[in-house]
Amino acid sequence: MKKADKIWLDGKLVDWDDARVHVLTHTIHYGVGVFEGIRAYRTADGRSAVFRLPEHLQRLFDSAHIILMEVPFPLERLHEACLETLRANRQPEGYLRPVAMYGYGSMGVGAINPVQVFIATWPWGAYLSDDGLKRGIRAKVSSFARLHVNVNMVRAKVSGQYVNSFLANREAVLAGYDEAILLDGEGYVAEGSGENIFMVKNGTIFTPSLASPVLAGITRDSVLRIAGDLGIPVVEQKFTRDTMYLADELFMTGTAAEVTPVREVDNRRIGAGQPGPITKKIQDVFFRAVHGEEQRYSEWLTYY
Ligand code: PPE
Repeated sequence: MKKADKIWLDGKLVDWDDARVHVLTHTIHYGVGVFEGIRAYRTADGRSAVFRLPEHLQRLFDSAHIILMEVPFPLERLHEACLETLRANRQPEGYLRPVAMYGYGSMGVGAINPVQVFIATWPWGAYLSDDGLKRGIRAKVSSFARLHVNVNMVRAKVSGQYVNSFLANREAVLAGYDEAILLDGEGYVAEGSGENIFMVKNGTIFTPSLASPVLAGITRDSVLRIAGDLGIPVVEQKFTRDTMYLADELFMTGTAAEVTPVREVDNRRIGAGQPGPITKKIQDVFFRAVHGEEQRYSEWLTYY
């Protein structure tokens, strides 16, 4: 990872190497923390903009609400802090990682310690490789199920939830695949370790609805809007693994993964085994939108 100059920690910008927390930070032990992943892009006119910053910060506060955490800064302050950090680091593009965590004080699962907040920013290229973005990735259905709604609450982007993602991703990568696809507790397709999933069949786009145990992805939401505006029919419903094998096209979405085509699942070629026309169209409009080249989506950008 390439170091930046500053990290915003509890209200001020500190040097990258000084952004430290105590080893008895509650969140390190129990995973009870919330976070976001946000991208900033250079826009076509030579400026820079953060993609859907208010929506990401709202989700951070929603995640905190779900886990009964009080974030000690108003949303507007964190909004400004994200922009301040990017400017201080002179980063025209990059990834932002705001985290709110229970700090140091008492120990024990139920201890309620002072909440600490930081925002780090760094350059991050294609999450599932440049080649994956262009030609599609190979995915594997995981032996790990996505968290059941009564086991954990995946509407919240909680640090501890990512043990499940980590196990699924490592299993897939160690088996020679690029990414894992997790099923829900009933066996229906849910999402990737860090991405939502979409399937195209006979010209219609399908994705699990938010009644499934999936993160309410902001890229997912952007893709639904783009598909609607392109006049492509979209159905939000769950589907099975074999239905997915028979898809014409498959792709994953996420802030880090952006819009990544999937060309193979469990050694079954998907469609023609290369990114299909609908995937390519959605990907193209998405990348134009983040780079400020789609006037109709200009409200998604916060320039800095
Ligand atoms: N599902 C999961 C489980 C998930 O972690 C992400 C984001 C998404 C769906 C897509 O959500 P959105 O980014 O709002 O479109 N995963 C973040 C973390 C990746 C990481 O490795 O760290 C991300 O993409 O930033």
